[in-house]
Amino acid sequence: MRKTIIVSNRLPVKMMEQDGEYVLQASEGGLATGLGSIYREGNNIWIGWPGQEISDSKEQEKITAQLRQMNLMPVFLTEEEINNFYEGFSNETLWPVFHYMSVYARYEQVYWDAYYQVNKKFRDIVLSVAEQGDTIWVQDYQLLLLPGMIRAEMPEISIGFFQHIPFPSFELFRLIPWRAEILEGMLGADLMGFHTFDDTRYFLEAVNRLLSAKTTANVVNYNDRAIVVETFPMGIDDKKYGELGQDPQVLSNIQQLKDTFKTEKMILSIDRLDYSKGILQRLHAFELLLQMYPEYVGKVVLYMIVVPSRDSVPQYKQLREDIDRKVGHINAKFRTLSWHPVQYFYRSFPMEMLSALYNFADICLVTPMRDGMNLVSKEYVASRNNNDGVLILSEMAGASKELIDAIIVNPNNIGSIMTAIMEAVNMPLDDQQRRMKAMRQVVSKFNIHHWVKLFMDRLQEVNTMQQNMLAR
Ligand code: GDG
Repeated sequence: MRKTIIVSNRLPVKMMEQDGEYVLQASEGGLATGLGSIYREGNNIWIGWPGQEISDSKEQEKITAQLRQMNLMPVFLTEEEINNFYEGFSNETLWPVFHYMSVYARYEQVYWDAYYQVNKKFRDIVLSVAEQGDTIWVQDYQLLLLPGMIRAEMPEISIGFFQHIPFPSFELFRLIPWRAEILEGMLGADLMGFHTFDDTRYFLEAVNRLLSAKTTANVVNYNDRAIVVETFPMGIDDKKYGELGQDPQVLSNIQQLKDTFKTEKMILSIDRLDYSKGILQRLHAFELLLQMYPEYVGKVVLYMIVVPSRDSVPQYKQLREDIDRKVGHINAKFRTLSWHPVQYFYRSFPMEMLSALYNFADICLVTPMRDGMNLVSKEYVASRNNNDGVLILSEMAGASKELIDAIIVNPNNIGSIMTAIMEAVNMPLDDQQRRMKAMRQVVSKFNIHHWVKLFMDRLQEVNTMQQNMLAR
């Protein structure tokens, strides 16, 4: 029977240690939900790193057996591989360049070597289960070489690739010493997907200028194959967020928030710790507001959740310290006996708390410097069952191409973020509702299930086209 193989750096699973034993729990991230309908079916499978370094071979066998029951298959990484492939090349080379922060990028040969080797390790696991007629869908920037490596061994197999982060313009991409190898790796796929039209365009331009490939419209002709490159903006599980608003735990959390913030307007901010998310700029804008317009003192609260991430990488550590300092400064400067301007949390929260905040917050402030899509903005919209609330969204987030009824800002323009906050605080209800209704329609129509179906159907079509070309 033909099967579908999903490959991503991380498996959709959480591993927790309890009394010296690992307990595995399926994780509920957006991608896991969307692909759940695929990988749990029949003999389909999801291949990836389980998220922990496990060196003991007995332990590895045990975990492999447990994962196989969940249609998952592990790729175990050593500590050195995690350092050089994941934290190194993926997060210190590709991530900054692809997010237009090339000054943070490190071009280390050892990082590249590890990236190549680990992509090969993933290839070997894929090849151990892949059969002619199967469909393989590779996810994201940690595995850019994988499509090409699989293609070299299985010339006719159907391979899709989706990149969740931006693809940068040519002047950025060309900085990477291994740029041609990266493109060749990606072109092993039959169908390549990006969140936005610009990412797609930049990828095609890079291929055009760096490889001897011919591109016509959105098709690349390379090594006697035609590779289709298209835009697939990722959606969320909108129903889940709408329904969570009725969950008893969520309702009780909302009540608690109501009791705590009786008169203030709440501005919500949720991100992973990352310099691409514009967290400091957001704090600057909030400070400017309190400084220039003291009438807002005591009237607004910035509720800021920063989820710990990559904090062993130097720039992330530095960013964390800068945020701590800035929050401390704003609170010390503007607080009153009964009011704190910034409620800051450096940790993650359960879904029920997140949903309560999405439901309660008057404004959601999302101002990344660059973001492939940004799911938080969509989750806020999907949670607003009453059609009220205001979204302030950076024009640098992929989501801004769809959520055009948000207040759109340039995240480098601190003054305009401040003005947007004032506009949001004072926006009449009918204006809020008109905008929110329009955005909710988009989020519900182009949801995660739509995204998965669109990509998989298109991959099927492209594969048929490929087969016909080979037959000629
Ligand atoms: C990459 C791209 C693209 C956040 N805090 C908590 C929590 N979250 C969840 C949110 C949301 C997810 O994390 C964050 O997704 P984003 O899309 O905002 O950002 P990245 O993690 O950078 O994702 C991005 C995405 O891939 C998909 O293609 O949109 O551009 O960078 O779902 O809800 N979840 C829980 N507790 C928290 O405290 N449970």
